Amino acid sequence: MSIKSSIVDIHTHVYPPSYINLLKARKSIPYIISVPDSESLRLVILPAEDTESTSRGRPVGAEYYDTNEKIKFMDLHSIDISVISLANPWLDWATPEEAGQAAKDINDEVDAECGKFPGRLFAFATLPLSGGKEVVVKEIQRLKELKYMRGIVLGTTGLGKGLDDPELLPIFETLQEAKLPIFLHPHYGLPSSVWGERSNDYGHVLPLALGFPMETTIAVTRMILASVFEKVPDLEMILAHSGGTLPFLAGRIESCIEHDGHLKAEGKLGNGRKTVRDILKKNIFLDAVIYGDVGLKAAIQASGEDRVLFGTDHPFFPPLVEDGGKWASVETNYEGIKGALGSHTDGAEAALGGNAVRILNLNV
Ligand code: 5CU
Repeated sequence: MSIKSSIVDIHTHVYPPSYINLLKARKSIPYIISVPDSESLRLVILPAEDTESTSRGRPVGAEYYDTNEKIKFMDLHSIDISVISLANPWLDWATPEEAGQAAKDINDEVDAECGKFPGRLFAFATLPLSGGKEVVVKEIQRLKELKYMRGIVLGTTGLGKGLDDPELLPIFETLQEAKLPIFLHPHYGLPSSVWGERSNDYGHVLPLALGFPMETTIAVTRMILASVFEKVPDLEMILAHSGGTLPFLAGRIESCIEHDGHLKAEGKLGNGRKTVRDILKKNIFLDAVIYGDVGLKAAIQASGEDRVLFGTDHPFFPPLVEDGGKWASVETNYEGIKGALGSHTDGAEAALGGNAVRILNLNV
């Protein structure tokens, strides 16, 4: 008799109640507001949704902050374990003075929530980036006291200058030492000018479908160009949305590096350089939140069957008409895994949960 292996969702968000209160107190994006003609409060996090022309923001219900709702969603979709993370834009907006305490409060609160459902919830912690690198390093070192933390969630801005900023190296080294992977997630997309004059007519499609993946691709490529993976060789990153377009563009990025006279003159093409391919197979894991088998096959070819991880992006992408049934966005990701790896194969079981259990040590 074969034992069914666990299904693990590594891309699933919460805004814990203390964070919701912080957003309610704010007067500019990101914030939670009440708007005329809407019964529920509305969450406004993306510049594209802070306009009068769309129904401003999105309704924010218990699915955003209540872990009981997370468990209900997991049960509905046959998910055994979730590794929850604060959703964007994390604490990027916090003042330097408030960031350290806010991160501590959120991490303690999220860890306590996981403790209410032992074995079903784990988490990626939040970093107080605006507090500066010493405060961030201290919080990472404190995370070992928190039983359910299995890594950290990070946006692409780092300390304000992107992830190729040398000031981040001590933070990356501390994460490497603590064996805590980074779950890298986009928020800022691309400048709104690239979406053109009619972008307000297109809802959130352009920034979410294209802006988010390009942001991740650019952030990691900048890290590669800054030799971060040579300087911090065991740094581990799980990239949201199957790495944006990194698997697809890896060959082109590598070719551009190999043919760049400036990099050659700077001595950056010699022995010891890790290729994009090396990095994808050694330092990078990719989630399977790509909604199709073609994208997922690219991720698998780039990083390997043993490095892709199922995710849902809950509570984002709910059905537009809620009927209490399964979410199409989640089912599409299940179908993508089936299409790329087959049903009940070792590869599919690994992508659905085995890889996450191994990489994030979820068996304890
Ligand atoms: O729908 C969205 O805006 C989002 C978002 O902001 N963050 C995320 O993780 N998924 C979807």
